[in-house]
Amino acid sequence: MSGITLSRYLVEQQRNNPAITPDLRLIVESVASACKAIGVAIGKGELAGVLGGAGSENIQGEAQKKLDVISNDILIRTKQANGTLAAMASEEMDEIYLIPTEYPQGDYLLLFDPLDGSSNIDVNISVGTIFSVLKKADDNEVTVTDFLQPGTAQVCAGYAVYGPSTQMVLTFGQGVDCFTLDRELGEFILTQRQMRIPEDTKEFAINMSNQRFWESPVQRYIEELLMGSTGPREKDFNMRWVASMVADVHRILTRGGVFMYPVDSKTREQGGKLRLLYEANPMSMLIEQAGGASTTGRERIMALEPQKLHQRVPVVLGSKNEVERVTRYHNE
Ligand code: AHM
Ligand code: MG
Repeated sequence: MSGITLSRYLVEQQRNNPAITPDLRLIVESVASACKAIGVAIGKGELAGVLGGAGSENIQGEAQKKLDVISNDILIRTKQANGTLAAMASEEMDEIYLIPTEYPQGDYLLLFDPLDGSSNIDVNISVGTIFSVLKKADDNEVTVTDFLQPGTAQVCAGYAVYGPSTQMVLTFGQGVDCFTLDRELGEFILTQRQMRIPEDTKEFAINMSNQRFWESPVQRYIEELLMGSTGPREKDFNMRWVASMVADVHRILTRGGVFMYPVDSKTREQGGKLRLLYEANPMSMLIEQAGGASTTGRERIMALEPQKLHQRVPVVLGSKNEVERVTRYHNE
C-alpha cells in the first residue's frame, strides 16, 4: 500500500499540474469528507432508520429515498461555506443552488448525483456519489446557463463507491487514480495509480428486461454477444448488471467491459435514462482518461452541448473496441 493520503496526493498533484488551483484542491478534499459522512450514514442503514422512501419526488418524477435527501444535504452543508464555489447543481434539486451571500464566493461550479443507484439502498447493494467540477465562464451572477458546458470543460470528475470497501476514483484530466478509505484512520489512501481499461472485453452490462424496446443496432449488437462462440464474435461473453452505475463503471475501470443504457422506445421522449451532467459526463471523463471510450451510440458524450440542467442521454461506455463497434452499428 502507498500510505499516501488523499491530502498529500492533492498537494503533490497541485505542484505538478497548474490546472489544480488551491480552490480546486479544497473542493475535492471537501467532497471526500462529504463522501465519508454519506458512507457513515449508509453504513448505519436500518440502525439509524435511514432506509426507505422519503415520501417526496425529485424533478424527474422519481421517488426519493431518505438517503437521497440525506446525501444531498450533507454535500450542500459540507460545501457551501468554504469559499470555493459559486453554485451547485444536483440530480435531487429542481433548481441550481447559489452559495448564500453570507458565505465567501468562489469561481467553481459543483455538480453531483448524491446517491446513485439508490433503488439498491434498501437491499444492501453498492451505491455511490458521482461529481463533476466546472469553472464558471465570467464574473456575472451564476445562472443555469453557466452549468451547460460540454463534458470536455470539466476540470475534475470522480465518484465514491460505497461497497464492501469505500473507494474514491478521481481524474483531473491526467489519468485516473483510486483511493480506498481506511476506516480506522478516517482517510482515503491512494491504492491504485493510472487505472487502465483493457481495449477488448468479454463482459457486458445492460438491463436485458428492456430488450423489446431497443433500437435495431442495440438488438444486433447484443444478439451477437449472446451467440457467443457460435456467432460472428467467435467468443463467449459474460453479463453483469448491478443497476448502480457507479458499481458497474467501477468494475469496468477495474477489469474492462462495456456498459450500455441506450435510448429505447420507452425513454425516447425524455432522451434516455441517465443524466448528462451528473452521470454521463463525469463517468465519460473517467472512462476516457483510463483509455476507454464513451458515446451516446452515435456521438462522443463529452462533446455534447447540454441544452438543459436535467438533460438525459443514452450511454455506451467502457472498453474501446466494443464502444466503437456499438457506435459503428448505430452509424451504419
Ligand atoms: P438513480 O440516479 O436515480 O439511482 O438512477 C440511475 C441508475 C443507475 O445507477 C443505473 O445504471 C440505472 O439507474 C439502473 O436502471 P434500471 O433500474 O432501469 O436497471
Ligand atoms: Mg444516478
